[in-house]
Amino acid sequence: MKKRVMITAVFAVALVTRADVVFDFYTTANLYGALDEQQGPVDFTIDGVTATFTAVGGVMNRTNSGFGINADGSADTTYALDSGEALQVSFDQDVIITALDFRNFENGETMNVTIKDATNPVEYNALSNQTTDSIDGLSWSVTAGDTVDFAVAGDANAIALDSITVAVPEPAVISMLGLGGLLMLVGRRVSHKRK
Ligand SMILES: [Ca+2]
Ligand SMILES: [Ca+2]
Ligand SMILES: [Ca+2]
Repeated sequence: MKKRVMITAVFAVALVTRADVVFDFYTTANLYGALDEQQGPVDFTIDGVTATFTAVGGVMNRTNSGFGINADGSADTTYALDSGEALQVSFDQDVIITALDFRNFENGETMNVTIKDATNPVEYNALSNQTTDSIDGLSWSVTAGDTVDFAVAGDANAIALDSITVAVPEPAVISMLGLGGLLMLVGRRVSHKRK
């Protein structure tokens, strides 16, 4: 009986502790190599999570200065998101955005992260590390297939995107089965004792 209880518990824990998946446009060469100069949509899979990337207002562009959108024939910041440009991302499964890392994010600038219809404005003052332009501790749910749209607010900003970190939540049904299995075993133990 003890053995069976332990197996159920380990199974449940293994599902809960899945590691974060990081889509790093600045340092992961395979990723930025696939996206560079493309308008998309471009699919890219890391650790079993497939993300689809699409550029609005130009093509995706990665340079040593950053990753962003290079607009056709205009004097934009080629390695960042300017007004009128957007990077759209969707995922093949439900994910939770837990962290974002930017570049060239200056005081007074705002990046709007719109998930489906809900806009989350990220302001400079909200960055948890202003030196590296990063924000963590986020818990933004994204349903499979929904679009996450990155676009600067206002018309004078240029912000580059370094990385998006997502966590994949464990399927609730399976965790319920794990809990149900434990309760069933407890029930059996109680009834066993009564005999
Ligand atoms: Ca640009
Ligand atoms: Ca950064
Ligand atoms: Ca800027």
